[in-house]
Amino acid sequence: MTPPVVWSIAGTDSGGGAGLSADQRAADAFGVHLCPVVAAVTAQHSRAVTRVEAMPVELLDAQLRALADDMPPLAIKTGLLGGAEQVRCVARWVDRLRERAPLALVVDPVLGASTGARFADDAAVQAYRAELLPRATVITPNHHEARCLIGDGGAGELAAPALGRALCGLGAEAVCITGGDNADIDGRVLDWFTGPLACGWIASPRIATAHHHGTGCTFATGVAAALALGFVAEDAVVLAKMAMGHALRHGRAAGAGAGPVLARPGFGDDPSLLPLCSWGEEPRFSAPRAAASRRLDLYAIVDSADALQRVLAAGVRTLQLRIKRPDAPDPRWADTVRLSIQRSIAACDEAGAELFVNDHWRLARELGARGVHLGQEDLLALGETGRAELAASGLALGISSHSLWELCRARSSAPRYIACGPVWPTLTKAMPWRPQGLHNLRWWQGMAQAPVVAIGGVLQPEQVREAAACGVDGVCVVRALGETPSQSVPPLQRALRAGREAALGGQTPPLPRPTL
Ligand code: PXL
Repeated sequence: MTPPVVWSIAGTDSGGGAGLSADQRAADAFGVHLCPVVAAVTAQHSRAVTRVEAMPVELLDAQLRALADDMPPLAIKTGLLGGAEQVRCVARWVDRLRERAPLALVVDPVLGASTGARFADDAAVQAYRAELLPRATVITPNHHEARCLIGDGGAGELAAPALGRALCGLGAEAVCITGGDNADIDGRVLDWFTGPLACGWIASPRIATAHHHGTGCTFATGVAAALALGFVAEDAVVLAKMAMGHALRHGRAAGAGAGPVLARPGFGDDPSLLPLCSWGEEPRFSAPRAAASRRLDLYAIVDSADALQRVLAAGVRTLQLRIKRPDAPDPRWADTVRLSIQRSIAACDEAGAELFVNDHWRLARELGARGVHLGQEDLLALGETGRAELAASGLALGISSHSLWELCRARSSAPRYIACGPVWPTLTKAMPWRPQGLHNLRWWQGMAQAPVVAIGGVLQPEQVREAAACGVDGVCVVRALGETPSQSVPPLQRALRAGREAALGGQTPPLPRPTL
């Protein structure tokens, strides 16, 4: 299979640290094919840039023309472009290519080098604003570059979330404002992301190294590579952060100044590189929970206290009460919910089973429940104060998650478990996500650093066995329970045990697969 093609239109670095050298290494780390298109030449060593020369526009155009038919890109990353004319040339090619096929554009607005050289004059900044931001899938400025791009005097006062909104207002679909140059918060680097599906802080451990030349290029090319592999922008930035952290760990000296970061494969299955993502504008990251004393095992989701009692009688010890809202308004619904939660708590307490109440967490807490399950949308809707209240309640929290970004967000809330779904296609809930498959389930299990439960489309004992063999903490069943749990549960339990015995462990795939 031919790998996806990514073009990097950027500058050369004679010192081999940043620009196209870093981009090539980042593309190789992701396994995509990079076409290095030279937009500018820099003369530099590890301590200074001594000359910058833009490529003549005809020569830039000739490189792009040579590639367009034979190696059309799925993603383009732009780095140092050299001047306003070159920016306009790139914009024209983006339009031409997009007439033929979808194309992601990652714009790294390199306005200056970390060693101090200026890379873009006012005309170039203006061209970025007019030509590239409106075409960009993701832009990756640091705080200084974000302010320059917005260009109004007041931007100096804006915090990252407001800068992100302002840059999206200029036409970018998504913005990741990198925070590596800023002071740490609790030992973490915070990047801000604003995108079509999510907004929030991305927190990664600071990797202390003197060799950080080329970090920005590595990150932006990582985003382009992940987009070319089919990830949405939210998930692409998570993977690019991981690749960048890994590259920083492998940075090495070359010359007397900061040496280059070295991107290479192996970043995608190291849990210490997986960032945390915030739910909102407050960078709140809970310490992980103490390990639970039991595994969740077979996890039954039921819609009434009666069904719950039948499943308990069949021997299941992890249950979720998920009461569906009636289609027509029902004046007795509130009473039904209250009574069902009360009866479920009492039944589970008596049987020594662990209960998670879906949705009605305040009522559940009032009635003495110890666990709740919430979806990502529910947690977003709670707002900062609601989430703080939930965290302070001490309730054990299960969280649904369907994508990399959602996984990183769930991890930030000290969950009792993270539900990975849908593993198989499901009819129980309408959702936009593609099935995760056993591949992603194994990846989540290796990476989440919290108990993972498999959910979605688990209808047969064989599927329970396959999911359990991925090493997960629990496997959720809904429709598989049928009308008579006394008959359906024993084969499901046997399958869970068989899967546990077969669990290989330690087999995290090198990268997850896209789910959107
Ligand atoms: O990191 C920005 C950058 C991009 N491109 C080239 C560079 C630098 C920083 O030094 O040299 C060619």
